[in-house]
Amino acid sequence: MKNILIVGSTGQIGSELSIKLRSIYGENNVVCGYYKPPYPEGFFESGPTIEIDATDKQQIADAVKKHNIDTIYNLAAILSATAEKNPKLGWDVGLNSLMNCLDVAKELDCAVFTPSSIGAFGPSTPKDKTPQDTIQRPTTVYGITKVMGELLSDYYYTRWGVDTRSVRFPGIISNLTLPGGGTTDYAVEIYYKAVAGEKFTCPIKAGTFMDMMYMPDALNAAISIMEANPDKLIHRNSFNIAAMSFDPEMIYSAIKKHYPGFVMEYDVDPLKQHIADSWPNSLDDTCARQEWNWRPEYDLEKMTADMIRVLKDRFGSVKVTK
Ligand code: AKB
Repeated sequence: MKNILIVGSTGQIGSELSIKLRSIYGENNVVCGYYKPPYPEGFFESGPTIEIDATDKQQIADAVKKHNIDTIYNLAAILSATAEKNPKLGWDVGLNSLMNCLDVAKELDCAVFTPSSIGAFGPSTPKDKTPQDTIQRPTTVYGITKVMGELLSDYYYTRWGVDTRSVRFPGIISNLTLPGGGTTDYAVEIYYKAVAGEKFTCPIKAGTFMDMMYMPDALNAAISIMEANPDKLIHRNSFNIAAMSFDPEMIYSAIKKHYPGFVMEYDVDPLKQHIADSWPNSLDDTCARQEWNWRPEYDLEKMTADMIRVLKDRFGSVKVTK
C-alpha cells in the first residue's frame, strides 16, 4: 500500500482508520473521501481530502486517477437497524458502492478492503464459535448486502484478479466518532452514559450475546489483512475475526467496577433485538489467526479501563459527532 483512498472516511471506523493509516504511510499518501457532514475536527487540514459520492462510479475513478491510488478502503455503509428501516438506501450504499469500487479497482489496478460483518450470518448459522465457512442465510437487508459483498469481492478476485480482502467485523467499540443505526451501538453508548454520570437504558435484552471488538484491534485487523502475504491467504472475503463476546449484563458489571453507582435499565427495542437474535453469539477466528496471524489485544476488562480513561480525559471537550 502506497497511495490509499478511504471511501467514507468520516464515519465511526474511517475517522480513526485515516489517522492510523496516515501515521504509518504518511499523511499525503492517504486521501480521505467524504460525503456529508459532520466532519471530524481538523479534517480538512490533516491531509488530502476529496468529496466522493460512493454510489457514483465516476467520482471514485476520478479520485483514484487524480491521486494515483493503489488501495481503496471502502467504508461507505448504512448499519443494520437503519438499513432495515430504509432497505433501498442500505442496498445502494452497501452494495452499489462496493460494485463501483470493484469496477474502478479492476480498471485502474487497485486492491480493495471492504468490511463484512457478523451480520452476514443468520438464524440458521451455528450460533457458538461460528465456523469460518458455514451457512449464511441472513434475515436482514444489511446481512444480505454483506453476503453479496463477500461473494462479489471473491468473484472479482477469481475472475479478474482484483486483490480484494475483507474481515467480518463484530460490534466495534470506539471513543472518537459514535456509530449510528447499528444493533451493537449500545455497547458504545453505555460508556458515554457511565462517564457522564447518567443512567443507561439498554435496548438489547440481558442474555443476548454478540461479538464485540475495541477499535484499536479493528484498525489493526483492517491494516494487517491488507499487508498480509497473498500466498498465505486461503480465504479472502471474508475472514471471521473475534476479540470478546458479552451480553449487556457483562459490560454493565465491567463498568460498575469503575462506577459502582452506575445504573442500567432495559427498554428493549424490538427491531434491534430481532436483529441481535439472528446473529451469532461468538465467531471462531482460527483461519484469520492461521492465515495472517490475527491476534486481538483487548478483552472486556482492558477495553473498559481504556474507554473510561479516554472518555474521562476528553469528556466536556469531546465533540460527539453523529
Ligand atoms: C451493526 O450493529 O449494524 C454493526 C455490525 C455488527 O455490523 N455494528
